[in-house]
Amino acid sequence: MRVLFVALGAENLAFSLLAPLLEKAGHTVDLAFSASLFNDQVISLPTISRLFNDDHSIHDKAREFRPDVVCFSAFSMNHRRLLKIAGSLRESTGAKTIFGGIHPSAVPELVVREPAVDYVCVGEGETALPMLLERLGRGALSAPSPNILFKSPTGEILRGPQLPLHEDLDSLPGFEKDIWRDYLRLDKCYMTISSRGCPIRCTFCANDLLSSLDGRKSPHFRQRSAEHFLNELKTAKRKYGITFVNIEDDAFTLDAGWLRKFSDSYRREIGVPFACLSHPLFLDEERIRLLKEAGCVSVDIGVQSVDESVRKKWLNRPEKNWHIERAVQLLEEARIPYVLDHMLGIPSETPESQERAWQFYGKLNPSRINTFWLTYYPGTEIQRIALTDKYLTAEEADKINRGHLGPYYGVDVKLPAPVRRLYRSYLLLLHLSPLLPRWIKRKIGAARIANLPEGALKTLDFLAQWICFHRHPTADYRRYAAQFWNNFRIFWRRKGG
Ligand code: B12
Ligand code: SF4
Repeated sequence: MRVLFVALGAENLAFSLLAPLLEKAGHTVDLAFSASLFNDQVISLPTISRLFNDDHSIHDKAREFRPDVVCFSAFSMNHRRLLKIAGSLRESTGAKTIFGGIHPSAVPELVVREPAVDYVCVGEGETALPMLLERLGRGALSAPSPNILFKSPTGEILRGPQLPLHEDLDSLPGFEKDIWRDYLRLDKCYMTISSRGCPIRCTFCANDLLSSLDGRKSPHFRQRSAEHFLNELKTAKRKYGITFVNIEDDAFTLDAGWLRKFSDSYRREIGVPFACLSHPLFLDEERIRLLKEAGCVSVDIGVQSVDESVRKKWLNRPEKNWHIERAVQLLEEARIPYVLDHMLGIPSETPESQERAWQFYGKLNPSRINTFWLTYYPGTEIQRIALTDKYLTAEEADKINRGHLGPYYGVDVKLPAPVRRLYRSYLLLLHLSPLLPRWIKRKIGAARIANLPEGALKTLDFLAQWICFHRHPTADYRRYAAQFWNNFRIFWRRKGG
């Protein structure tokens, strides 16, 4: 079959697995890529993005390629946009549309009811997608296919059995990125993952949902062997001349034994700097030494709240503050720069909680503090808790679950204006924190700067973040910057420039 994948402005790792698998199964695959400038979930400026809209290139590619099926991988935030593209492609080409990824996996019944969607894949696609295509190749689907939902001609939703999660990730290929060759700067920042799942089970995270899709109740962490992972990187080094590796595992340092096998071989055989993410419980002296020896230049740690009780009650995070302090102290001793992730808008938190965060982070030396407003993503435990405790209405949850994240994306919209302004001041302070000496941090407070005009707060905030990124280019920054300029080039080339 002829299979077209559709991507919006950035790499989707799922396609780097699924596309080569389909090719090996004898299908013809291609990629339709929209540069999506100023409309890519990181920078979203609706008015400017209209000037740079190149979605027509997806249609041009589809006309030329003539697909039998078109594949989409959806986050909650890009789901509506993908639906729109799917609807028009379905109409113009007559191809069937298949949706997979985290959003369809979380709310498959809602997604399959969308007129633009023919099939929904719930959870892992490596076995499910080739099986579906094989059945479609023999004619329209009449009986349920594993992991797949679809509408019968009478409008009934049919769902195939859920396959067990892949136990042995070594039995799957590593990421192969030839399909992206014309669209990504793989040399500047090579993104990859060695594992799936996480044992912590935070209420706001997709991992809990993903690891229980096949009915199991226990957390399910699986990791490729270090050898399998390094083989992928060796190929990438040879093919694309990679100069930086962005390891996106949620808790890369979980298994110390694995790190021991990885560290020395990575340094000898790959030898380019890399960044990774971890959790305070999985960062001890030995793991940090192994990271350092391998060439790690940045570790991203989720803190989320500095109130242990809030962290435990609302987020189900078991670590204590001393775990966080110990982890960063060890990183500082090893001279590995680190980034801390902080969340605002956790139910029951008040501006005082942000004051405690400002004080707590003020004693540490992160390269950057990333801030996020808590989002009640579909299928997460925190969405259920927020509904029960009336932090979220059923109508709001329904909008989120249909991909209308709009004003529900940041919970700050619900705050009264003065409190919102106070929160904005804390955001600015947290973003400034890595740039300020301690004696200045002791002197300024949020109440002082809360009276600044909103425009000034936003400008200072932008500047603080920009300086931090330049002082310490995190993996996210490197990847995004390389992609952004490359997307410009793609857009320009398409314009005939
Ligand atoms: C790597 C990663 C990223 C990377 C790359 C994302 C990408 N586009 O590939 C980066 C760092 C860029 C990123 C950014 C963001 N991310 Co992110 N990210 C992840 C992470 C850790 C792993 C995803 C991944 O690639 N896994 C490996 C692939 C192989 O697995 P997979 O995507 O699940 O795909 C499998 C199946 O789902 C299925 N499948 C997937 N697509 C399709 C399509 C078809 C047709 C079929 C049949 C099957 C199929 O088959 C695949 C193989 O089994 C997840 C957490 C997680 N554990 O999933 C969060 C996650 C996806 N990210 C999340 C978020 C919120 C973001 C950001 C918005 C964060 C932010 N505030 O800036 C940004 C948005 C970026 C953007 N431009 O879209 C959320 C999404 C929640 C939601 N409901 O939408 C997640 C789930 C984390 C969480 N909070 O729980 N992210
Ligand atoms: S520690 Fe990170 S990856 Fe693990 S469940 Fe929590 S948020 Fe998800």
